[in-house]
Amino acid sequence: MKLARLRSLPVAALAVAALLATAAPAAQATPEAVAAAPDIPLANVKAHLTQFQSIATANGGNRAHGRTGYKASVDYVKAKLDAAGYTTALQQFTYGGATGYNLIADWPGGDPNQVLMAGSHLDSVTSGAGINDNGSGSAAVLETALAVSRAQLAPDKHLRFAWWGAEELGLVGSKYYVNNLATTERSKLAGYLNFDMIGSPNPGYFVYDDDPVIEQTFKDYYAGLSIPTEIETEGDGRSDHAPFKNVGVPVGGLFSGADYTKTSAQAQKWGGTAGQAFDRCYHASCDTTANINDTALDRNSDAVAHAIWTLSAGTVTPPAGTVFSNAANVSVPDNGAAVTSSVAVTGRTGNAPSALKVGVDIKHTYRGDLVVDLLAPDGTAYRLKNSSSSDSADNVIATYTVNASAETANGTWKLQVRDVAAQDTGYIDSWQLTF
Ligand code: DTR
Ligand code: ZN
Ligand code: ZN
Ligand code: CA
Repeated sequence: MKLARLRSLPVAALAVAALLATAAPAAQATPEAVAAAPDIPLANVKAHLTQFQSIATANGGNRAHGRTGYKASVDYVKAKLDAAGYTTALQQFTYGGATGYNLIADWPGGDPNQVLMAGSHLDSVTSGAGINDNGSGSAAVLETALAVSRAQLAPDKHLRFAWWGAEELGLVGSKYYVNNLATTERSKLAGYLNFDMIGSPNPGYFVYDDDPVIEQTFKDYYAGLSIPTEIETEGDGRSDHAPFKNVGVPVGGLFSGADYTKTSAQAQKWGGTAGQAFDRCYHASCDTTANINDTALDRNSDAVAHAIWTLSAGTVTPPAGTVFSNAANVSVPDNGAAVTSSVAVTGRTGNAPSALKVGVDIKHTYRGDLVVDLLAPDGTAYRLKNSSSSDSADNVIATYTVNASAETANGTWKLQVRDVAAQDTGYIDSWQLTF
């Protein structure tokens, strides 16, 4: 896992950079219009949390791997899904001398070659009931699955839900699932959505910045509520999406924060308490049903349903249009001068579109170093991506939407990339314009 290096930028710049960095790229395409997802009743989600709490109380105070409380949690979730018409299966594994269980639930129907998965880990740590971590994700995914059944949803894609064992011991259950999934079956996974801690008492609204279409789907949902979101950057490798990402499955998810401290800037936009952890009971015995923020749990549960309804609606159609591209590699000097890659646009009439799609693929080992601009034929610059000292992830692979309607379409367009921070290097791999 890459450790984010603190850059010697003034804090204000850091905050601004971090804020600007949330201006995530537009989705590569907007999924077809879909029926709106139903509201997920908060009361139903909380009823599952009450059950998880009761289970922990009746089983030594926790729901940890290898303990009776975990298997009782699995049995509870499985019974709900069986009654709702799911095809369920328990996948057993052994870890630390104890038997672990993944619960896999398939919703009948949909294209078996396009499987959309949503999952959450069901185990807690041994020190407590694990209601936020991760009863919250487990209950939201369960209630969304039950909402699919209530609606008798018949999406284009096949839906599969999963509750993982032994995440707290190192993503053991999800790794076991992925490692034992035949390559042919892996290739059918259109996406994996992960929900691990989504009801934190001092909540933030973080969206995983992995697959751009999944990320945009969540961002669109929160934009509809006028709730600002931030990129979830410290999560790479820290939850059950990691094994899927490592084998090339598009992943995404939501996170309301753990032991990191909420900044004053975050408290200003989200409410809550600055200078306090997002979840003060992270991995502690106080992670009970009292350790939940209802508003965050409600909003995030509804976002889970929105993503399932939207992303299962069928193949995301790429933008129609004429593509002009350049696949020549151009190295980007570390902390140095800007470089450009050109595309000659011909045969167009009039001006460029107000929703010009700019697809970029820049390989880099610390994408926060990069400032990326589109230069129109007359030299006008359109900022696609700002630098961010906190975005330590690799590569900029995204599609941006630019209002280029003031520009003549024909002519030489350029992608301009500048690395503004020392260390870490990269190159423009390819880019394209879709008119
Ligand atoms: N590892 C998870 C909690 C966690 C910590 N950081 C992130 C980032 C993204 C998702 C989850 C997490 C756990 O303790 O279960
Ligand atoms: Zn945990
Ligand atoms: Zn967790
Ligand atoms: Ca650099």
